[in-house]
Amino acid sequence: MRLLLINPRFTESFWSFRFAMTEIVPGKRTLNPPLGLATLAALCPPHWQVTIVDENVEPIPLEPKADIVGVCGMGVQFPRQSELLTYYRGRGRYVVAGGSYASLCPEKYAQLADTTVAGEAEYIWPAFCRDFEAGAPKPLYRETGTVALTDSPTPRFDLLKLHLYNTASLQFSRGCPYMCDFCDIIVMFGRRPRMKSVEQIGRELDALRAQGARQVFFVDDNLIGNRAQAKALLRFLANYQKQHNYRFGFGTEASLNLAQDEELMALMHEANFAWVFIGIETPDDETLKLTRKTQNMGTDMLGALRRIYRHGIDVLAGFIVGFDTDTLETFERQRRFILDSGIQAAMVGLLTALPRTPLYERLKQEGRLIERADDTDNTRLGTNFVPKRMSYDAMVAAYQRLYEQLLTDRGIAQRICNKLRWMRAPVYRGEYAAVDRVRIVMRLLVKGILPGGPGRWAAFLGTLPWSAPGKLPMVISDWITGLSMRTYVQRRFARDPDAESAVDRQVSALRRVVACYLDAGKVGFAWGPGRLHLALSLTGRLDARFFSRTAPRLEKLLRHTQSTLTLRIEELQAQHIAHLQRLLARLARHGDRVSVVVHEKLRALVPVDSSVFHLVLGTRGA
Ligand code: B12
Ligand code: SF4
Repeated sequence: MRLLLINPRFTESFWSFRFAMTEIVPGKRTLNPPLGLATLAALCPPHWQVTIVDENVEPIPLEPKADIVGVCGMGVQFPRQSELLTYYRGRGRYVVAGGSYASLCPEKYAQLADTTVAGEAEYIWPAFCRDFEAGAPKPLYRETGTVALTDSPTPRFDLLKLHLYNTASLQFSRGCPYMCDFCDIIVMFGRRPRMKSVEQIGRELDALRAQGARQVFFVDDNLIGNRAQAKALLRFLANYQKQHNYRFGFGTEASLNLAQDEELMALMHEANFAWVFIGIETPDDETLKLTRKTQNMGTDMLGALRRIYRHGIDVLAGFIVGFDTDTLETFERQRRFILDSGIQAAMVGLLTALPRTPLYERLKQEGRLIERADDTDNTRLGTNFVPKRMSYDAMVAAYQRLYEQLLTDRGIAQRICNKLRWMRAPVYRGEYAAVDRVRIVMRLLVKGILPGGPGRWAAFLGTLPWSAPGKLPMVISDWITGLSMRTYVQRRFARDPDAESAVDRQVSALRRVVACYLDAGKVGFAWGPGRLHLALSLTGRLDARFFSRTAPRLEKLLRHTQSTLTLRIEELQAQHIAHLQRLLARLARHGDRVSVVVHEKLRALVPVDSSVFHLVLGTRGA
């Protein structure tokens, strides 16, 4: 049996860190590999041939040699996941949907997939494989019991192109003992943390070593959900690291009460954990009570974070605005807190009600859910419910402003200084070879710091730790993080008053370039809606000049505006394929805003890298 597993391309979100991945870090395409797919591959019968394609680092095959195509996805991937399921089904493949979103709302896949796998796959995927081989697969496999993680196999890391990712992933436990009312983790994985054995983790680290991995993210929702077991793991890891010359740099997620346990933090340090992601959400006790995040209540949060810093461990954190107790003043309190805390990777999300969570049920009862509103990305300018103590529009505007204020040059620099004050000898000492370090610093200077002008130069210089050079890698890393978030926010959030006239200028220039082809009916040119989308269709016989003159104009349009582009290729002569490839290469930097539609008759001739552009896969193709 031949099985193809696909991780669909993400639309850009907060954690894409696109600036870092595309401009700064050499040779990496995205942050983390799809661990779920590597786990699923290991659960297949040994005689199955399994391939994993992650569309975030490589193009998908249009005519795969596969009997079954399995497509995973978080909510943010749902549009692309649906597109892929529909496409491969249309090509006669048996399609299976799984992953986070299918686990949360399998009903959304009933019309899209031949089979949907909802929940952890350790027991139900082998059942599907047996049924499929027997010719009787069911439309839905749902895990309703409890999976023992000691039954989870070593993921097939060998099927992932690990060198293309910033950090490899590994999982020790699932589930979290707490009961935050907005959280889908406890809905999906329950409140009793389940663990792998340390021997399993040892085998997984061996497998990662064999693949050359060095940075590893323990993707547990709360590594310290069971503290005794966490300490046993950390002792094991410290020992493993000693034996292997501290080869791995680790990071993970944990609850804030980590800071109450000195032994736990010391063990993390010993095991070489460089960072931890913490769900702080809000510094406001009343809100924490309302949302049942009681484990964070009554804590001196800044003090707690500083205790973690003192162990050399960096903190990344999640914050939420929009709770029922929140008012417009809350945004300023959050801003102050984030600045004081020194947390650079601060993901501030608008509260979003995820299906099946207690929050969702309450808002539904209160009639406050907004029908058909997007619930898949908590870091966009909108959410799926009506707030209580402020208007929806005022909340969204304050959210936008909060990010803008946090991400000024001063905001980035202030946080670095506030952290450096408490951070003792960071575990993070830079993960790259000397030559790459130099390259990274040069690129940061040229592409990030210098274009910011004297204000940013001064802010940058003010953060350099002259008396403690060991902290420099952390400072560089924080600038990369801050500028990545800033460019994300600028591109996705900014409402630029000059945008329309900039777009008009660029489009008029482009129209002049293609005018004679338009008149001859060889290209189509459509503009809108909201004057931020351009559709250019190649419909007749063109010449080399068309491509060489259009490419720089299109590139300028994308560079100077937030416009999106659809390039529709309906006709193309063989001698122009290379010209088209050059044009696409020129647009690649802005690939996330470019959709390419290739007529079915041309698909085999015109390769389009779907990991760079959105390759539209309508069943007829044009
Ligand atoms: C690691 C992680 C990340 C990493 C890596 C993502 C990646 N490329 O895999 C990073 C930090 C980049 C990330 C980012 C985001 N993430 Co994230 N992330 C996680 C986390 C903590 C672990 C996922 C994981 O690897 N699990 C381990 C594997 C083994 O388990 P699994 O994925 O559940 O897979 C099992 C089954 O689902 C099944 N399965 C998986 N795939 C498939 C496919 C098929 C065909 C089948 C049959 C079965 C199957 O088999 C596996 C074994 O049982 C989860 C929380 C969680 N516990 O799931 C959130 C989570 C998946 N992320 C979430 C979100 C919202 C995001 C962001 C949108 C946040 C943002 N606003 O930017 C971004 C989007 C991604 C991006 N821009 O890159 C949400 C998704 C909500 C949802 N239900 O859809 C989650 C659930 C967190 C949450 N509390 O809500 N994330
Ligand atoms: S601590 Fe984190 S994972 Fe645990 S219930 Fe709360 S939000 Fe969910």
